[in-house]
Parts: sequence; C-alpha cells; structure tokens
Amino acid sequence: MSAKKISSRSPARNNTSNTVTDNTREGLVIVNYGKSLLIEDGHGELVRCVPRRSLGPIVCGDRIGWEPAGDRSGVITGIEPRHTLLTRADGENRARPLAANLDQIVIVAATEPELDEYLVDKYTVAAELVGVQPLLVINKTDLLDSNTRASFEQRVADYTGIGYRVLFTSTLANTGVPALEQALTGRTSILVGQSGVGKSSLIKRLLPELDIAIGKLSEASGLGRHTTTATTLYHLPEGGKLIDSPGVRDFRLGPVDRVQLEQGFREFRNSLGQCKFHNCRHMSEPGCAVASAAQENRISPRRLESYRQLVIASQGT
Ligand SMILES: Nc1nc2c(ncn2[C@@H]2O[C@H](COP(=O)(O)OP(=O)(O)OP(=O)(O)O)[C@@H](O)[C@H]2O)c(=O)[nH]1
Ligand SMILES: [Mg+2]
Ligand SMILES: [Zn+2]
Repeated sequence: MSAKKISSRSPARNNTSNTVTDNTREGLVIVNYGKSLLIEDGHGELVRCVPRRSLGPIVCGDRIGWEPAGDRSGVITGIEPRHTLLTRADGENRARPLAANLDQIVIVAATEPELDEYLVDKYTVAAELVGVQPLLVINKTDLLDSNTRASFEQRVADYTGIGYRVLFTSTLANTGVPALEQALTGRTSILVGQSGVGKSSLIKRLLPELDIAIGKLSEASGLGRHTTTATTLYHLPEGGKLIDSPGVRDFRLGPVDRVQLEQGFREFRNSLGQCKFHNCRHMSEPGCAVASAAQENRISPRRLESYRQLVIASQGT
C-alpha cells in the first residue's frame, strides 16, 4: 500500500502523522466528545472515530482524513490545513482550539442573562483576530417593552456604529429568525455567548425536527445552567453549517500582544500611528490620538475602556 504525506501541521513533531493511504477517506468533524469524535463521511453518514495519537487537538469543523476500522467506526489519520481557527485561553493561558474553518462568529446575547458588553467586546476582538465577521444577535426580545428595547438599541449602537451587524430575535415569538437564517446561509458560523441566552433555542428554530437540549434558567440566579456540553455542528436546510457551543461565564482571548489588541478594535484604525509616541499603548499617554477620538465620541469611550482592561489583563499573564 502506498503512503504519502499530506498537509501535516507538525511535520517536525511526528513524521507519521497525516498520512494518506488508498484506504483514506475525507470527513468533517461534527462533535468531539474527548476520547472519541463523531465525524461525517463524504456521503453524510456519521462515523465514530478515535484520533491517531500525535495529531494534536481536533475540533468541530475540522476537515480530516480517516480510515475505516469496523462498522461505522474509524481512525482519524490527519487534519487538513484550517483556513480559520477560533481559540480561547485555557487555565494556563494557552490558546485552546474551539472550532475550525469558520466564516462567521455569531455572538448571542439577551436580556436574561444581562447583556455583558465586555464579553461581547472580547468576542469581537477574537473575530477580528481570526479574520472573520462577527454578527451580534440580541435574543429574547419578547421580554423587552418599548422603553427597554430603545435602551438596548442604544447600547448596541457601539457595534452598529463600527459596521457590525446586529439582529434582534425571539425564539419564543419567532421574530428575527428569517433574517438570522439568511445571514447564516452558505457560511460556516458558530454561536457563542453566555449560558442561557438561547443559542440552542435558535438552532432549534432553524432546525425544528432536531432533538436539541434546551435549558431552563435557574430561577434563583437568572443564569443559564450550561445545558449544551459539547460543541456540535449542524447543517442548515438552505446550505451552510452552524456550530452550537456551550455557554461561557467568561471568555479569555489567550496570549495576545498590544498590537494584536489594538488591531482587534477596528474603530481604532484611523487613529493608529497618529499618537504622539510611536509606541503609545493608548492607556494614559499624552497626545494619544485614540483617547482624543474617544473624548470626541468618534470612538466609543466604553469600548476604549474594554481595550484598556484587556491590555491590563494580558499583562498579568
Ligand atoms: N423569553 C424567551 N426565552 C427564551 C428565548 N430563547 C430561549 N429562551 C429560553 O432561555 C433558556 C435557555 O435557552 P438555551 O437555548 O438552552 O440557551 P443556551 O444559550 O443554548 O444555553 P447553554 O447551552 O447553557 O449555553 C430556555 O429556558 C429557553 O426556553 C426567547 O426568545 N425568549
Ligand atoms: Mg445550548
Ligand atoms: Zn495612543
């Protein structure tokens, strides 16, 4: 049997990884359960696989090579190069892969649990650094009256003002869902956000025939209960892939330097290079063009505060 090497991500580490034989097939990772993974073969059939050792982390959305090893089971033998990779920091601030080959990050927020703009900002920075569009979805609009809706619209103006799209949805009243469906069609997107904002409920609206676990908010705290436990890929009826992810309490970007952080705030770009000091960190330096832009409300002062918080957080690691 001939064996040749393809697209190894770590050739120096292991010369036997990512091998292709006559038996190798293509697959798409649907869910990683830890010890085993569910992959979809070229005919849309699900196959339970274990990875060959030394491949490194394999995540939802990865395109892989695998070899059959029994009835509906197999061994993953290689990972195709990823065109994008979303990561988050683990306990030791190392970047841990979350999902691969994304075109869009859909940040879901709601009224319950309360909108956390700092968390949204971290996700928009992650999207900018990954190189994909963020889309903000404010779900549970059925819980808003005209006053609270107006105040929400004002709060998200920080995002619409810099060119990010914001959609308002309610899975209960089934409003805004067609617009969301349109934004998802033909792309690979991931739903991220706090637990209990309604990520899985949105998927259930888009794919009503599926049996997806939906959580009840804890009555005492109003917080979600982390119903979704494994990041899972779904195919959309009109084309496109949608990945559901477990809710988070916090999202940490992992190792990022100051230049990456300032690039992560797209509204800073016109001011970069205009500060008095070429290595200005936009914290409290004199002659800072970013700070002036915020003073004149050309940049959201609240977003500048998030940036500063992230600079401080990245120094502490
Ligand atoms: N009022 C209202 N409740 C909603 C809406 N969408 C979802 N919910 C409720 O919010 C709760 C949490 O929904 P899930 O879809 O499980 O939330 P999730 O974001 O997937 O949560 P995790 O899987 O824990 O991350 C459930 O009780 C849903 O019924 C909505 O549009 N309006
Ligand atoms: Mg869920
Ligand atoms: Zn500056």
